[in-house]
Amino acid sequence: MGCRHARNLHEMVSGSHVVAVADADKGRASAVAAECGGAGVFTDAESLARDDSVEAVVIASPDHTHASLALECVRLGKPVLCEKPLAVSSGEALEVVRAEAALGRKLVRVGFMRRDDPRHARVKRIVDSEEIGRPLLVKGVHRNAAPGPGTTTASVVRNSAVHDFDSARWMMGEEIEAVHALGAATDPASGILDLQTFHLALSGGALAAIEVFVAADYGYEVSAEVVGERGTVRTAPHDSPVVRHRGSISQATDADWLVRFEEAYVMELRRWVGDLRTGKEDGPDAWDGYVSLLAADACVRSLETREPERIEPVEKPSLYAKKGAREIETEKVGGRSL
Ligand code: ISE
Repeated sequence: MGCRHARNLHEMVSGSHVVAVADADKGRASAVAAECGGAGVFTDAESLARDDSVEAVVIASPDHTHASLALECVRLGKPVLCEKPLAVSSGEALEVVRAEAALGRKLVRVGFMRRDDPRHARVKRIVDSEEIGRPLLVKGVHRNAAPGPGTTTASVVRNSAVHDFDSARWMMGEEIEAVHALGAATDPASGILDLQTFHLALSGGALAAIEVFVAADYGYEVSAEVVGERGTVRTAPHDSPVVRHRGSISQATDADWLVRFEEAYVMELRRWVGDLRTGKEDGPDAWDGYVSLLAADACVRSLETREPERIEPVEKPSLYAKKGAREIETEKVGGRSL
């Protein structure tokens, strides 16, 4: 993912310049740096972030390093695009929210790239136009061909399904209030629930029904459909050629997210770099990263108990106030402050 972001910044995003690359594997960092016009090479991300030549940072390191690196960038006053998830728990993500609230300035953008996927953005525009009436239900399918190394039941939620929780909030313009998660295992002996379903109750009365399956085998697929009072709208179907041959009709699927979201990753960076220049702040922020992990933590509990779980975010800091039309309303819940 880091390689892809570096190459995209170097080749596809005007107004940006890759000045440094960090990787624990110096050989890999050197190879990517060479591809990016001879950028500097670091073997630890903190040194890269602190380097005076670096004005903004993209974090694409392992999930458990995200929050601490994002906090370091906030401490340095440097804008940062942090790959999802923002942290490995809502509590850890809340520390990033607190740091930004204390600074009084938003520096963190979270890599929920579906918001920049043209197919998802077209659905969102139709939902916001009210052409299908009030949105009542969003259905999501999120399938990976095979689980990554070290996959656990909880990592499926926090590393993969976290996309779907953000997508549901963004698409419907509502907050998640309660969840009910159930899972199944392709290999019961492993105990890993690699197929998970989520029913979400949203703050305006709408619903979300999501399937996340990280061992689908056939390929990578992400789609969404919104059901409204007067119609439905769903993401455009797969756009690879349809082949008719020897009695069969076939269409190739995507192999992984780098293929399916190739354009979204470019658009995400172009928006972020453009926003850094204009001062706009309407992309997915640390609050979005926090509430998506709040939902994830609740879903992990629900998978264990097989019972519904409620979501109770802390009071939303004014820093994360409305960002425009159909903004997500988050009332004070529990009266707890940051
Ligand atoms: C990966 O990190 C992604 O972000 C992909 O979009 C998702 O489909 C996959 O499950 C994650 O592991």
